[in-house]
Amino acid sequence: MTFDKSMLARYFVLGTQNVANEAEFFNILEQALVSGITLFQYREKGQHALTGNDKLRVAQQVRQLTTKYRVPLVIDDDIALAHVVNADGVHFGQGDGNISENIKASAPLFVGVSVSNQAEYDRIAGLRGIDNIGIGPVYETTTKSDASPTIGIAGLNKIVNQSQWPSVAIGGITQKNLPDVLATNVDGAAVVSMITQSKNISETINIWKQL
Ligand code: TZP
Ligand code: MG
Repeated sequence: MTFDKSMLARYFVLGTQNVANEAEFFNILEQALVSGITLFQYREKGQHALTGNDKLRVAQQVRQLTTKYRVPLVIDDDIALAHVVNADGVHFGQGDGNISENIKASAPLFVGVSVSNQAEYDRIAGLRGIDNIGIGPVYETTTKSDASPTIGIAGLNKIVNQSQWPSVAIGGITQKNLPDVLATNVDGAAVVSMITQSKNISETINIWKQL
């Protein structure tokens, strides 16, 4: 699948470590897929993250579900797994090894790279083979324990407006601050807890669609 920036509009990120158990993981994922997310990133990372065969098994089921709903699948920080399960894209942070090597090893999948601040943007500026960047954390988040300092809407604006790539904002995005995020020139928002904490996932995503 070739990358299109419209995929970034409603970007849902989830790993089993973000929920109580695998059943809940698949339940939330399927509700989000049915309701209209435009991309799913499988991010199995941090305390209680699955590894090895368990991670592979879940990723294969995730591929089946995302294919069923025709939603592109991105794998976070695991290029080998992305190829094995026939994902559409990969995403990595700047601490996840050599960026240029990672980009090369990702072909033909599309590539996203995290940017937490101006210095990180400068480090990748001019590189070939990147399709999109994820910018943040914009706001405080409890989802990522090793998150960089927040950049706020001002910091987001600054990076978005110089970006040579389509971009998606991430970190602490809620229904309340989503309009402020989308008022910048970003192509979309990426969220974990806005969906996992939602009392009504289809309603949350319907509101998102109308913004
Ligand atoms: N990268 C920067 S912040 C973050 C990631 C993966 C976590 C976002 O989670 P939430 O719950 O949407 O703040
Ligand atoms: Mg990473």
